[in-house]
Amino acid sequence: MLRNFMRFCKRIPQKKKIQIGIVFVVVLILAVIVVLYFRIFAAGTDISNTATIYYTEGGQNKSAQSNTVVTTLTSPPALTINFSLKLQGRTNYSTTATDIKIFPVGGVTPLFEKTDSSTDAAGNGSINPTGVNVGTNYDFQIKVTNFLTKSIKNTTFNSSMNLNFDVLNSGDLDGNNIVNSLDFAKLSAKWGQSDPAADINQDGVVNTIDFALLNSNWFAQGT
Ligand SMILES: [Ca+2]
Ligand SMILES: [Ca+2]
Repeated sequence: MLRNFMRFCKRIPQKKKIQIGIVFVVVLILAVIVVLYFRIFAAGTDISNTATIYYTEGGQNKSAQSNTVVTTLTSPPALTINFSLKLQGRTNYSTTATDIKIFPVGGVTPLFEKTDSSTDAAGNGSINPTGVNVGTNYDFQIKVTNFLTKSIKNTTFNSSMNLNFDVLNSGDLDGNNIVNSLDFAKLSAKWGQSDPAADINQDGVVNTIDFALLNSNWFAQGT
C-alpha cells in the first residue's frame, strides 16, 4: 500500500507538489494560531512561564531559572445598571422597547444604546452595558414611547449602579421629544377610542384625562 502511495506521489507534477506543500504549511500555521488563541485568551486558562536570569559570579557568566509563574486569566464580571422609572399618569410602570443611551459627558453620540430594555410594573429594569468604564462619568438617557426623554447627567459609572430616573413626563405622542400641537393632533384624532398610541394613562379610552396630561407638559422638552 505504501509502495502504491509512493508511486502515486511520483506521478504528481513538481508544480502540483509545491502547491500542495504551500497549502499544507498554511493549514498548519492556521492550526497553530487557533491553538495559541484558545491557549492564551480562553477565560480561566493557566499560562505557565519560566524566567531565566543571567548574572556574573566570580568572573563567570552564569544563569538560573526562576520558579514557574502561573497566571490565571478570568473573564471580567458583567457590568450591570439597575434602573427605575415612574410614568406620569400611570400606576403600572411596565414598559417594553425602552431606549437607554450612555453618552460621554456633554456628548451627542452614544457610546452604548439598548433599544429593547424593559421594566416591570414597579418600573424596575436592568441592562448590561458594554464599552463603558467603571469609575468614569457619563450622561445616561432614557426614552419610553409617549413620554419625553429624561437624563441623569455627569454621573460616575459603577459596576452595579442604580439609576433612578424618577417620573417621566407624558404627552410626546409623535416622539419628537417636545409636547406641542403635533401631539394634540394625534390625541384628538383618537378621541373616544381605545388606541394605546394616544391613551396616555392606559385606562382604555382617549379622553379628557389624557388631554390633561398632555396639556400639563405643553411645550416641555425632553432632557
Ligand atoms: Ca411631540
Ligand atoms: Ca386614557
